[in-house]
Amino acid sequence: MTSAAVDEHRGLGEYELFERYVGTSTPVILRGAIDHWPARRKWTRTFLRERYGDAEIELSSTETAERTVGRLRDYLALPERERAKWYLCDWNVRQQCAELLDDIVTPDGFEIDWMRHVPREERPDMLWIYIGHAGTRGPLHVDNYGTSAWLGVLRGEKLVRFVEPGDTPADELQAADVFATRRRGRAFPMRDAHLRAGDLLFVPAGCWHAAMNPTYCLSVTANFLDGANLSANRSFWLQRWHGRSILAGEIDRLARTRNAAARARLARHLSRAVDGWQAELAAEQEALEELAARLRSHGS
Ligand SMILES: O=C(O)CCC(=O)C(=O)O
Ligand SMILES: [Fe+2]
Repeated sequence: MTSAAVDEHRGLGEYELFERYVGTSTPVILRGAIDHWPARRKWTRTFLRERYGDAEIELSSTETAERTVGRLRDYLALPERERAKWYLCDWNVRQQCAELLDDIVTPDGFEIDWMRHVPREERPDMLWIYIGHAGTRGPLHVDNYGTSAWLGVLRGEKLVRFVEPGDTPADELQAADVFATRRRGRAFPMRDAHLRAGDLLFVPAGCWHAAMNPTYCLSVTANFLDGANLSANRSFWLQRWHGRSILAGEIDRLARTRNAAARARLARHLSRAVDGWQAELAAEQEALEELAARLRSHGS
């Protein structure tokens, strides 16, 4: 089965990005959007080996759920036959190599991150460097905590395969190997993002996806919370992380914001979140009324 292609643009404006993609939970490739990052030129294999060769890293098996600990130097120098077996998936930038933050720039249109309202001790830290040799890949998954992500490729190439939204049960998706040449089980429609160095990909909250590296690939993934995914995961945020105070805090900020472009951007996110929340409540209200009517019809 062939996969359709994820939309791609070069120089897409921030308004379009939100209206067409972020606000509608649709993946999109922004070609060349991180070409200007200092990290694009600086983070060569030699640089990583010389600066972080001794760093202790955790590797994930490409085939199984196994994990193992090693040194970055040894991972970069793995013999050919071992290379596709292990993937460095979660090298936490803020905790393990914070100085590298200077070499990356939050991409335009992704500056809003409402995660900052989550109490510090509960706030997940989700800025990761991925390093994989040719043939490494990860399982089909949705990102944690109902967050969306942006993913920038610094070196090499990456294929990210999305499952189109549909009714395939989660356990079936979890068990699927979307990169197998002959897949078993029910086929579901998919959409591919072929990324090259310098490209950025938007990964919407709740979208099933898996990545594989056809070449050595170095990338950065950052998860975030904004107007689109807060409303899409309302009940989760309400229970866990105080959805209401996140919105109240941002509405206060809107009142203080003078810059017209920043005001417009924040206002779009806030209406997406509040409208989404209201629509969901209205649907719940309707469903409850229907249940109440059924109950009444049974004579209680
Ligand atoms: O680059 C990868 O292998 C996976 C990226 C991804 O899906 C993630 O960080 O959630
Ligand atoms: Fe992911």
